[in-house]
Amino acid sequence: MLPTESIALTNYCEYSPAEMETRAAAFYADVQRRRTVRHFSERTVPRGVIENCLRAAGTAPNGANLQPWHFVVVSNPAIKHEIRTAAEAEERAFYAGRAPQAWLDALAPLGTDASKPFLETAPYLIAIFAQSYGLLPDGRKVKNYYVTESVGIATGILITALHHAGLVSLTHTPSPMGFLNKILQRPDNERPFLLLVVGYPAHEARVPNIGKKTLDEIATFID
Ligand code: IYR
Repeated sequence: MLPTESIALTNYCEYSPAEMETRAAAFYADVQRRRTVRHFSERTVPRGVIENCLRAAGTAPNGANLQPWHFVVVSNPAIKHEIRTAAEAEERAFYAGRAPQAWLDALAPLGTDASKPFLETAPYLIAIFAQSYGLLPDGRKVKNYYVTESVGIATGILITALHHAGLVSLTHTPSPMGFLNKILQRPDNERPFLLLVVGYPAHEARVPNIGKKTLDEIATFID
């Protein structure tokens, strides 16, 4: 069945098998350099870079093409300060008892704690909201589908686009994150999905000495 209105697939670009091998290897070589960074420089980043990375995120495949996401880009120092204060309050409760010991043990290699100075240092905080349902102009609710999957895919593209542009990011998940709706004045149909901290790494930035699973560990081929 064809959709009600369809257009020719004109933008698809086929490469030879050799070119595909080269491109896939080059892409992997580039993305495997990506590291989650917790030490940010205060250097400013051109807003146009962020805008295009968000446009890239907005191309994500998603449920029924309802595009159930909203990105709030914060560079305002007073708002960043409010977010830091609220996030650190949640994190203090998390590290001081809300988190089960097993979770704290799993986090130990990362060396994280309740202090989140990067929420003020980094030039941009991107608060990503998932729209649990849509709203028609008359206020009626519209069901969204595969919201978490859709927003997760868009976020993955955003993180990859930022890396590709030459920036670093941190996927930060203070829990619970309801304070983001209040501070950023987002409506009830949106729930905070993730807070992405974006910028240049600090000169003295360090990262945990941890690795990724091998292909054999993450994939099974059935021929
Ligand atoms: N949100 C806390 C704890 C935390 C949880 C996971 I799962 C991590 O991968 C890293 C941190 C914090 O940001 O410190």
